[in-house]
Formats: sequence, C-alpha cells, structure tokens
Amino acid sequence: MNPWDQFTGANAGYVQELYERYQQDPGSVDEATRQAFAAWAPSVEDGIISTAGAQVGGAAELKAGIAAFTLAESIRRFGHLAARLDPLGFDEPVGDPSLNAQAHGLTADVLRRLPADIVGGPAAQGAANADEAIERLRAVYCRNTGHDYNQVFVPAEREWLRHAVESSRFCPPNDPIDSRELLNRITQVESFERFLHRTFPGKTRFSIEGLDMMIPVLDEIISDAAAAGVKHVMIAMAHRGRLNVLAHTLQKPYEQILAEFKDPLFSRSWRVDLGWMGDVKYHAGARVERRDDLPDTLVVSMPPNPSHLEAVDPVLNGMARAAATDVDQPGPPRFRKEQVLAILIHGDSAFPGQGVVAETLNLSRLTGYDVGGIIHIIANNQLGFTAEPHESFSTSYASGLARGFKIPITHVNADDPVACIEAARLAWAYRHRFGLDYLIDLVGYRRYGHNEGDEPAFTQPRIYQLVTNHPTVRELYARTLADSGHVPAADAEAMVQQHFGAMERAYAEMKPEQDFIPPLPEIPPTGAAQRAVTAVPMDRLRAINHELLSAPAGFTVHRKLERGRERRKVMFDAPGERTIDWAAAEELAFASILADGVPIRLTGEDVERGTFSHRHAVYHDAATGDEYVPLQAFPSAKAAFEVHNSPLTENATIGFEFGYNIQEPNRLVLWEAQYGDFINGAQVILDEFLTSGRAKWGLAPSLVLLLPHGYEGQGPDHSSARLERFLNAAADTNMRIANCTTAAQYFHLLRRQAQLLTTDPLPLIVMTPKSLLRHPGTASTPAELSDGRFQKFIDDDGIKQPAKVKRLVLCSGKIYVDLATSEARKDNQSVALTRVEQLYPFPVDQVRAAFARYPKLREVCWVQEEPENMGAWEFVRPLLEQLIDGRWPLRYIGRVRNSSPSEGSSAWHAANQRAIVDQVFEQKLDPKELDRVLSKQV
Ligand SMILES: Cc1ncc(C[n+]2csc(CCOP(=O)(O)OP(=O)(O)O)c2C)c(N)n1
Repeated sequence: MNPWDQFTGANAGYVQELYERYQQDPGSVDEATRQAFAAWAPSVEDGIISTAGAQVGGAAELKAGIAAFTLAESIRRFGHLAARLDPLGFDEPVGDPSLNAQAHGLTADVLRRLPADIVGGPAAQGAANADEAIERLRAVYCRNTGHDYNQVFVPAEREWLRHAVESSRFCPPNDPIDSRELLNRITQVESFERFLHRTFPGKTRFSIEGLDMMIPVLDEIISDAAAAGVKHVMIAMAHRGRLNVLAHTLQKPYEQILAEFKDPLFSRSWRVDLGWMGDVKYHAGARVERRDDLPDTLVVSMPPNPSHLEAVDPVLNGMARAAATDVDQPGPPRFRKEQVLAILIHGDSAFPGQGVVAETLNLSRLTGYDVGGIIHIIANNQLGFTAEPHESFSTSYASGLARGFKIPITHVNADDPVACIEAARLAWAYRHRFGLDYLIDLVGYRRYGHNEGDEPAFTQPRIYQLVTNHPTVRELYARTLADSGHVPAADAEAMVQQHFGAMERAYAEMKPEQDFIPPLPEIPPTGAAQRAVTAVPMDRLRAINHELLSAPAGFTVHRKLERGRERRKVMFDAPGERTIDWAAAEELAFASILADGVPIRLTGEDVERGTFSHRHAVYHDAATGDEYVPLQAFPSAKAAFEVHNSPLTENATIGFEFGYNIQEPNRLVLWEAQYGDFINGAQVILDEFLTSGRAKWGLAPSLVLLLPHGYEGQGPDHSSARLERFLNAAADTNMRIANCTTAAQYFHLLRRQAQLLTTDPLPLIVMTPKSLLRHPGTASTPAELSDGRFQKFIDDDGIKQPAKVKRLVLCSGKIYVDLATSEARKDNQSVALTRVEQLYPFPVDQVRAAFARYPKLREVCWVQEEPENMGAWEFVRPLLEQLIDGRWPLRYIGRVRNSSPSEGSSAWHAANQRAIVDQVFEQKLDPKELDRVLSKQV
C-alpha cells in the first residue's frame, strides 16, 4: 500500500511537511513518527519517492497531488463562501482564497495531468482527470447552493453528508424532479399572493413572494416523510408566507382566507361574551388530514402563535414529542420518532436574535426532549423589518447559531427551484437517517415592504431598485423550461390563468362569512372542580406506599435516604398523626394518579432529586450508580411516568411543556422551577401562551407550574415566584392559582388537577414551599388524604368562640404558618387566622361565609409577606372591598411597596417578618424600632 493513501487533505499536507523535516533532520520529529517514516523505507533518488521499491511519482507530482487534494478539501469546506446565494446579486459572494487553484500552486494544466481519484468522492467517479473532478466539485459547492456541514463532528455523519451532497443521488436523473409539476406549484403560490395583492391592496398579508420556493420545499419534505411512514407533520412559523402555507400546505380553503380578508372583524370577535377575543389572521393555526396519494393518512398541523417571533419554537417541539410518545403502559413512556416530523420556519433576523431559538436548539439532543430531528427553514429575505444583516447578526450567516449545535446547513438560492428541491431532499434524508436536526437557509428577497403597506425604498433604495426589476421565480423557471423545451411558454401562461381563475371563482362564489367561522371552543362545564373526588381509601394508600418503598433486589439506596424511607414505611401506622410531609404527599398523589391510569410527565431544573433534596423520584444505587424510579416500577401503576431534569432554561422548557400539554391533554404535565423567582425568564411563554392561549386561540392547556415561593431571608431572587404577575393575568377563568399550606391540600390539589384534565382543564399555578417542605406545621395525617378534598379556603378551626373575634385575618401560603406558630397566637381568640388556599378563582362564597361566622368583627386584614405592590394584595383588595361592602375597614399588613421583592439581608428579613406578625396580633413594636425596621424601604 502507498503510505500516502492514509492521509487526506490537510493531514496529507501536514504529513508531507513532517516528512520534509524528517528528511532534513530525523531528530526533529518524535520517535513514533521517525519509526513510521523509517518503516516506509522510502528512498529519495532524483526527486523520486518510492515505497518498498514501488515508484509512486515524482516529488513535484506528489506535491501537486497533495495540493489538488487540499484544493478539493477547501472547496468542500469553504465552497459555500463562493456560492451565489443571493437571487438579487446585491453583494458579490465573499469567496475564499483557498478556493483558487493558484493559491495551492496549481494550474489547470497541472490538474489535468493528475488523476481524478486525488479529489476523491463521487465527483471523481468517471471524471477524466483531477481538473474535471474539481470542476464538478465547484458545481456542487459553489453554484447556487452552499453546503455548510463541517461543524458535524461525528465522522460517520460528516462522511454521509459529503457523499450525499456530492453524489447525484439527490439530483436528476436518478430521482427526476417533475419540472412541469414544480412550475405549476410555483405558479399557484404566486397567483395566490398576486390575487390578494390586487383584490385587497395595501392589506397586510406578509407575502411569501421572493421566497415562493418555501411551499415546494415543504411539499418535498412532507411527501418524503409521509412515504417513510411519518404520521404527523407539525409546522410552526411566523408571519412571513404563513397565509400561503396555510392555503397550500395545510389546505385551508381559499374561501375562508378570503372571508377573513374581506372582514377581519368577524375573525376577531368570536365568543366576545366569554371575553375570548381571537387573534389576527396570520396567527391562526390549522390542522388537516391529508390522503393525497399517500400510503396512509397524514396529519399536517400548525399551532397558532403570537407575534413574539420564535416563541412558538419550543411549543412545537413539545407538541411533536407528545404526539409520538406512547404512555399507555406503566414504566417509562416510549418515544417513537418515526411517527412525527417537526418543521420550524424562522425569520433571518429572528433566528439569530431571539434567545429562545438557542434554548430550543439546545433541547434537540436531550433525553425527554429530543423529537428525532427538526427540519429548520430560515425564510431568509435578507431583511428584518428595515434592518439589514449587518445590523441583525454577528455570525457569518443568519444561520450561524445552528453551527454550534452541530446542525448541517444548506444555504440555497431561492430563485433556483431545482437546488431548493435538492436541499429539501437532503434535509429529509439526513434527518431520516440520523434523527437529527437539519437547517435549510432559503435565501431570497422580500418583494414588498415589511408588510404590504410599507414603503421599503425609504430605507433600502438600492435593494428595491433591484427587486422592482427582478423577475419572479415563476417567470425565471418558466423561461428556463421554455428554453430547454420542457414546458412551452403557452402552457406556463395557461397555469397562471388557471390558478388566478381559481382564486377569482372562490371570491365570486364566497358564501356568507358565517360559514367560515371556525368551530367555537366548548364552554367549560361549571362545577367540575367541586365534584372531583380526590380522597383515596386508606388501604389503597397504604398498599401503594408499600409498593413504592420496595426497591429491586440488590439495589443499594444511599444510607441517608434509606433512613427517610424507613420513616415512610411506618407512615400509615398512626392515621391520626402528622406523618405525611410534602414530598410524601406528592409521591402518593402521583402514584394514585398513575394507578387511576393517567400518565404523568414531570420536568424542571433538578426535579429528579428536587431543589431542596426532598423528592428523590430517581434513586441512584450508591455502589453502581444504577437508577431506579419507583413511580415507574410500582405494580399498581396503569400509565407511564417520566421525570427529567431539564436544561437550565425557563422559557423554552415551559414552552415545550405547554406544547406537550396541548397536544396530549389527557396527561398530567408538570414543570417545577428551581426557585419560583426564575419564572420571569419565561414571561413570554406565560403571557403569550399559558394565560392568553384560550382567549386568543381557544386552546385548553392544563399545565401545572410548581413554583417554590416564600420569604425566608434569602436574597431578592430566592423569595418570590411573582404571584402578582399571575394574578394580574387572571381573567375569564383562564387558570387556577393556589398557595396551599398543608401536604394534604397539595395531595388533593394534584389529584383534582388530574381529574379535571378532560372535564375542566385549566393551567394550575402552585406556589410551593421551601423550608416548609419539612415543617411539622405543614405535615398532614394519613386520614387527611383518605378523607376530604381540596379546600379553596380554610377557616380558623382554633377559634372556639367566634363571637369573640374582632379581627379577621386573611392570608395565603407560608405567612400563615409563621402566624399560626407564633407565640402571640397562643390563646388569642380575638384574631381569626384564615387561609386563602386558592387565590384564583377567588373563593368568594367561602370568604363570605367566614364573614358571617364572626358576628362581632371590627376589621378585616389582608396579611402577606410580599411588599405591598407584589403578592396578592392588589388583586384581592377590590374583591374584599366588594365582599365587605363597607361593613368594616380593610387593612393591609405586610411589607411596604418596594421595587425589589425582598430585603436581601436575613436580619432585615427577620425584623420585618416579626413586625408583620406583631401587627397581626397587635403587639406593636416600639415606634422607634418600627421606624428603624421599615426605614430601609421608606
Ligand atoms: C419578539 C419580537 N420582537 C419584535 C417584533 C416586531 N417585528 C415583527 S417582524 C420583525 C422583523 C422580523 O424579521 P425577520 O425575522 O427577518 O422576518 P421577516 O419579517 O423578514 O420575514 C420585527 C422586528 C416581533 N414580532 N417579535
């Protein structure tokens, strides 16, 4: 064997350099290299290198061979820099010196004398010499497509990509593209936009024009996916081209789209009686079951999304995961990636700019989040509103971010239909083969302004001089096909008439607009929450507990955890004692829900152990590290359980769980924050999907958020789950918000949520405890789980003579425990401590009943530990005022208004906390001390 064969590209150059050094001074290379070179036994005679006597060529020729190989490698690596990607040709491709033969000391003559094999790969096959093979490579890498895949570090994947890109496997004639069909489709895409443009001049539609190939690209991917057995294709995208995708990919009837254009009011005003206001037409989602000529029914769907660019990305991700996850069997769920394909269409400014994109890409290979590869398409019109690329991203391409996630990228000129289809085929083939993400950077332009009412020449006069004179892709392709004799010009013109005519007919024959009103979401039945039966018979609980505590033979539980398990074993021995702490209540709730046949997915930062080391949903064998998940193994389970530590992301992970939840609403989906304070990292998802998704789009989420909340002297970022933000968004019964004070309440709350998934689904926001997780005051008796139900409001059962009560205190969450366990509370019968366990919907009737219970009331106080402008005060105040109706004064006791949630000092915290407790029981502080305590905030 010729030893040089072992080295390719840059390696060959490096070895040659080493070899030259070795020749000059054998001591200048290391021992192993010296031995290797000596073993080759090369003899250098008159510039001829021979190995074991076999002559392989002159030194100059060898050098030329290595140079040719390096040139080929440069083309493979950097060829995309020379590709003509911009249909407008506004900027010349930047190119790269390494792409020129001269830079490698080569001429065409020299290349012609070298064998094609030097170039390697499919391009060399059948080529007469290296020059021809290099030209073929240029045609692959430097024409209208830029292949950008060297960030793929797994050799097998990279090799596959190289071979796929360079072989004719994805090009005609092996798998010919039906050019007539393709022209027809482009004509349909263009006619749709032109008709709308002419009929509704100036109306916003975010036309696809300039990126018309997006539709045939989607066609190609979807039909390939369907042929491979995919059952569900899910697409998410922003405004650009969305109407065209809805019409042509999701088969939304023209009539419906036209009706929405004609009178946008009708699509906005449905269910005004319920406060459901709808949304603009380019946010609407759709779902279609397609048979076409497919082997099986294929569901293609697109969720609705807000204006917030890219916010839908993780939502789609979660939807895709849910759609392909089987949960009917106990144990871990089974994800079947072959069933689903997710496609995300991004904007070229939004993709690099919006952080949620990186957060979503980061989910792609994580256990519990992977969806078997997303195909990303950047709808790259080279502008973002008025911003140009140099104002939008610091990467070389809009797609640059994807490189860090090892995602192969194809940049393709959107005016080259065949290149676009090849890109689509390659993307699907890679995704199908490896189950990994792929990105198509579809580079086009924008025919009009940001929307059709905008004047783009104000800001991009030179670009728009080019755009105005630039033929459409349909015109260009029609011309090409006419020139090549494939489709006569008259046929192309007939296609225009046909598609324009279809739009005209749809418009003329449009039925009254009512016919197109989308189905109304069902009004949730009232009272389902009250009817939920959440108690579990004691025997059953005991049996489940026993099952949960048996570990596999030979499994060594950590010794400290074993002690806790020992305690749990006797938990049911005294049904009247407070043996059930928060974590035990949660595990029993989960187990009983699974035993009822409802699957559960629990994720969040460090949820497997729990931030406060209380949960231990996953045990790790102390000796081997093997994992054991009791909720996946206990015999009574009838459905799957999964628990995953999430990546350190709030926005994308909650978005993901939201998507998972709305896709498969019959599963209990919970997300837990590390501390509730970090929830504001997900504010976009909360505002745009969780709290308003029903009003805007008729969605029915039931996601549970577990948010550790409570003032314990930690810093301002470890105190508050921003309860006020949820309460601020609470309207139209869009969620339930709870802050419960006992383990049993939490048990019943979770079980109630599981029962309401189908009958009265609403998101459930729970302020959960931290130090109180182990506080005896929050522990419950087994009997409280086997009897009773979730109580939205708990009156003061310590008051024996209600007539003595002068002050009625209402509070929620941890402050109750501080008050109830304070010295001042002992024997105090004039202050009744009541708890609002569910803040929204507010327990109006129960509070009213409490008012009635205390005949000698003098005042009502709302007590909270949050500052006055935070927590529940501003939400409950008008409600309480209404209920009080002027009968008593309403007082606020709590921290004063503050811009920061907490003191940031445990000493200040303790002083303020004491001041609150003292005020509640009217053991006033010395006024000077009070001044000192509060002055920090005044
Ligand atoms: C998060 C967010 N910020 C700002 C906007 C306002 N906005 C709407 S479209 C747009 C430009 C988007 O550019 P690009 O991503 O390239 O998509 P294009 O409109 O060009 O298709 C902007 C800034 C928005 N919708 N969402």
